[in-house]
This record gives sequence, structure tokens and C-alpha cells, in this order.
Amino acid sequence: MKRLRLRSLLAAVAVLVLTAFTSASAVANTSAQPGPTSCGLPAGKFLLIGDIARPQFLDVSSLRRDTLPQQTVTVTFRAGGVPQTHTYKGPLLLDVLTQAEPRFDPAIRNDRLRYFASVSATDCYRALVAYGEIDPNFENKKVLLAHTEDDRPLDAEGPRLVVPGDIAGGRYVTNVNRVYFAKPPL
Ligand SMILES: Nc1nc2c(c(=O)[nH]1)N[C@H]1C(S)=C(S)[C@@H](COP(=O)(O)O)O[C@H]1N2
Ligand SMILES: [Mo]
Repeated sequence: MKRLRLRSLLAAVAVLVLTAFTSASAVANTSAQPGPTSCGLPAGKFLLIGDIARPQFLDVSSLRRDTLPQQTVTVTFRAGGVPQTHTYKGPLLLDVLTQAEPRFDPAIRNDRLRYFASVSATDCYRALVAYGEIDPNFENKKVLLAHTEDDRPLDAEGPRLVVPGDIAGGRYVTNVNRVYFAKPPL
């Protein structure tokens, strides 16, 4: 009991420190050019932060836990015009976000449709997914945060965003180190 409290306290402190650190580096590094310290976080670990009740500092293996239903999808996308086909395993981005308890405002009509997930990588690459794309009542697209690519575990490099249906590979973000869930102010 006491141990658990200490662990959550330590986790909360880690999230706070890392959040401050990565947002400072986000301001300093607005281009996609990786600097010597990249975008701040160690490869294989990622932050889940933003307008959520339970911010978290996770590793790739946490995406395999049995409270997150595991999906397998085979997709084809173009990388530099060349089609590639891969099979990915991992939970839905939707389920990862849901367990973090998004702070949707019930007083705002369809507040969830205002939200996006901004998925960043160690090289400062970044792409967005709108919540409406993954909401079961809207596009219901099976976007994954994959821990495995073609039976190769991604534990050392970090998860990969998988966006079935995208023609080009631009949103298949590799080496994910942060998922920021929020809504624009305007
Ligand atoms: N972190 C990161 N992810 C990325 C990119 C990148 O530059 N950095 N490029 C994207 C683009 S433009 C494509 S086409 C695919 C290429 O996938 P591949 O590296 O598996 O060939 O990765 C995507 N994911
Ligand atoms: Mo690309």
C-alpha cells in the first residue's frame, strides 16, 4: 500500500519534470531537425500528457499489458513512392488515451471532436491524429500504438504510430517518445 503510494508519487514527479523538460525543448526546437539531444527523452520511453486525468511515463512493454486489448493489422503505405507492407501489433491509440482519462467537458456539445493526439518522435518528427478519426462513433479508424513490427519488438526504439488507410507513410511515426492529447484554444 505504502509502496504503491510512493511509486505513484515518483511517477507523478517524473511526469512533471519530463513534461517541463520536453515542452521547453519543444519551444527551443520547432523544426524537425534533430539536435544533439534530440527531443529530450530516452528512446523506448514515452510520455502520455495533455488534457488527461492520468499523465504517464511509459515504456513499450506497458503497451502489451492485458488491460489494453491487443490488435494485429497488416497495412501498406508508400515510403518515398515505394509501397511497403508491414504487420503491426499493439493496442489502439483510443484505448491508450481512454485509460489516461481524457478530460472531455460534458457541458460542451461533442467536446471530444475538438481533440487531437500529437505524436512526437526522438528526431522531433511529429504528426497529429484527430480524436474524431478514432472515436468509435465517428471514423472508428483502428489507429495503433504498435510495440511490434513484423514480429520485431520495438522496445529499444519506441512505439510506432500506425494509421491504416493512409496512402503515404508520413503518419507512421517511428521512435515515438510523446503523445500529447489536447484541444486547440480556438
Ligand atoms: N520519427 C520519424 N518517423 C517517421 C518519419 C521520420 O522522419 N521520423 N518519416 C515518415 C515518413 S515520411 C515515411 S514515408 C515513413 C517511412 O517508413 P520507413 O522508415 O519504415 O520506411 O516513416 C514516417 N515516420
Ligand atoms: Mo514519406
